[in-house]
Amino acid sequence: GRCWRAAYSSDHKPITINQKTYRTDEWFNISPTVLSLTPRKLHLQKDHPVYITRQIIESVFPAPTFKTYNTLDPVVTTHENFDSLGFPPDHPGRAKTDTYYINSETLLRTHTSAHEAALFRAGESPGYLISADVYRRDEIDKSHYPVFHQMEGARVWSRADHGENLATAIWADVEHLPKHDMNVEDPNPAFHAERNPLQERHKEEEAAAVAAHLKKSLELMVYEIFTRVRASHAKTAEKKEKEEPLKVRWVEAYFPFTTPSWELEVFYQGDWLEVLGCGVSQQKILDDAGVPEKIGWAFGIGLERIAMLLFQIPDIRLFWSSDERFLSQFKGVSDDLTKLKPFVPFSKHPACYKDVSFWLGGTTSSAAGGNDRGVQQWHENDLMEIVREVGGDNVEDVVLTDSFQHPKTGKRSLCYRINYRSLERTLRNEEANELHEKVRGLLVERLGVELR
Ligand code: FA5
Ligand code: MG
Repeated sequence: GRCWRAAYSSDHKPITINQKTYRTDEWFNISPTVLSLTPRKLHLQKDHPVYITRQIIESVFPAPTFKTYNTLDPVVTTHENFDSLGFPPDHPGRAKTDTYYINSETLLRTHTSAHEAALFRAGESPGYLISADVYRRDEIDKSHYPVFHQMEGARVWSRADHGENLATAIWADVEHLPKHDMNVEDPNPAFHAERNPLQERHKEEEAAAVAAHLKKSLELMVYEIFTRVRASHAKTAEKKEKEEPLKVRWVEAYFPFTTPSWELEVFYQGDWLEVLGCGVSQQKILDDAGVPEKIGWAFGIGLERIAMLLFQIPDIRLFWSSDERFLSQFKGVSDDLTKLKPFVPFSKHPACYKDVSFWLGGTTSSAAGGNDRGVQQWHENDLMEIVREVGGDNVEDVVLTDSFQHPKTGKRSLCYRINYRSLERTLRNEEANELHEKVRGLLVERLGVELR
């Protein structure tokens, strides 16, 4: 097989992303596949479902209240992505196993929140929207992909404008939002001293007003999406009355840059699907951005997750397809949203499961997840990355099916089931075997495991 260390790690050649060149160092860990996706920017590709989804959400947050930014570069500093947002130095999100680094202080943004500080500082309007490609080393299944698109939104009010009447002013804006009749489950208290605390500098009625404005705005966004979904169905299906009522719920969450914080989940394909995270912005971020007199909210949505609901797209890999059977289904929709219809899957090709079992190497671990061959700390994302590199979009999902510790040696054994299935054709068993053999080889070579 190919030697990964020589290819990405030890020669530290500069790399070019979107016409800019960057130095690399021992932190560099971006696979060629992921690099090749940096120019794609699906949110800017007309008639692509990610583009259409962006368009619809933008319509719920109109100018001039919201200013839109859709071409911010994906390469950011560790300061922008983490420090400016209050991520502690040892936050797991910073690890090489979770984030794609160019060098020790430069990375591919893991979320659109990386631009919050700069845009709060710019302060051109009371609100902004950012749509962008984001990058994460993550698990493999039908709703996770290492490159996806997020939309960030934020809205602030200034104490300088409203003084003592700040809460009243925000409530007035809440009252002006359109109504919806969606069924929303929200059993959460406005604040919770331990789990979801009010900020020191916020009065309870101010933060409650901001939270109400935030939740209602996002419910309207989901409502708008589902109104489109319904309209698209009415034209294609007679079984309208069979339509499931839309179910959404608010769940308490934690982000270093908001408190209180929530996630919004939508019931989809028999399961609760998390579509966004949000909260009341930490005052520290606004202070650092030079606008300490402001108070407001922020959210981050996964655009593919919304697009999957909107178009009933069953698998996140499809977004990256250049197959005309996929792309042709959305032609003309950007210019005329009434043309929107559910995606019609092309026939599902057979799956081909392969298991791989192994003992984890050694019992010592090198702290940084190391470049040393052999013994290193186990992280599942490293396996996922190998599978993605070898199998690309021919892998549907990877699940841990067994894990145990040997009573005498203390060694841990893991078994993963890899589901090889192409969206576009039937994979032959020999092809799947060949991919699987490569995966096995690289697991030994790079992660130092012992195959069973
Ligand atoms: C964030 O990224 C926060 N920056 C969101 C935020 C912004 C919170 C502003 C508060 C204020 P999270 O990691 O949960 O949070 O991701 C947000 C959304 O991105 C998720 O709800 C989901 O819809 C989507 N998402 C996350 N990981 C993936 C993935 N691997 N593939 C596709 N979509 C994903
Ligand atoms: Mg989340």
